[in-house]
Amino acid sequence: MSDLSRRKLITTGIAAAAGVSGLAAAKGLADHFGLIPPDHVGPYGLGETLNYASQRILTSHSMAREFPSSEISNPPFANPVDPLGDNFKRLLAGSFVDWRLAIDGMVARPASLSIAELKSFPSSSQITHLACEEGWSYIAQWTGAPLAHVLDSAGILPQAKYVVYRSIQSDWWDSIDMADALHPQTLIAYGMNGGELPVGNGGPLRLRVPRQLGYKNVKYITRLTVTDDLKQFGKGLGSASPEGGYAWYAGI
Ligand SMILES: Nc1nc2c(c(=O)[nH]1)N[C@H]1C(S)=C(S)[C@@H](COP(=O)(O)O)O[C@H]1N2
Ligand SMILES: [Mo]
Repeated sequence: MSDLSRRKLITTGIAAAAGVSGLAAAKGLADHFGLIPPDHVGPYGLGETLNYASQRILTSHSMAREFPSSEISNPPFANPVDPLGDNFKRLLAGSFVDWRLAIDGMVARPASLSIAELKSFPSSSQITHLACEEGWSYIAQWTGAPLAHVLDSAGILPQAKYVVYRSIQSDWWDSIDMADALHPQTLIAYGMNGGELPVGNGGPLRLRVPRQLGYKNVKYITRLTVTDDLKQFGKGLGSASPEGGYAWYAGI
């Protein structure tokens, strides 16, 4: 059994053990604090709500573990990605000078940033673990602009609740809540292990959110959209992943 289905079994089991009235109370509490995840519908919906709400209440500001450089994995394993299209190849041939990260939605100043502009933000580095739900993982040093600074420069409106991020691979998109978006370890990453971020690992730009599983770390990102409502994106589940059976919230 994969870790993910085990986790689902555990959360669903907790839900069963809590009993119907306890559950209703827990869900009511989650609802009250705005902690209902977008994929709360469906067979694991209640488990997802309890998992997300309890993690947010207990660990919202905790830091992902950081490692010494002696623990950096060598060589990093690239998760195979579907072939990248002509548009990507053209940008790669131009050394990504024309790559843009658009920032729109609930921001005072929508923007379109080049890699050079992103590199002009104060940079942050971390040595953290990226875990794929399929059972493998690696430790790398990641360098990038903290997402909080990038969002700050665009001026997030007070109603904002989520940040949706999209990839040049249109079937890869995801979202995180403001607790993760403003978390100091969440980066718009452009560097890895002291060099540029390799294409295999999402270069030139990927979201690095070390408090969540690998699949939330979308590669080749082109657009950030700040919103208070995830229903208008895709099938309304907050991410492409729940459409394939993975949880929207993949906190570790
Ligand atoms: N655009 C895009 N982002 C992606 C993927 C992908 O195939 N395409 N795979 C995801 C999955 S399932 C994992 S585990 C990590 C793998 O990151 P890595 O290639 O650096 O190992 O990237 C995630 N982001
Ligand atoms: Mo993965």
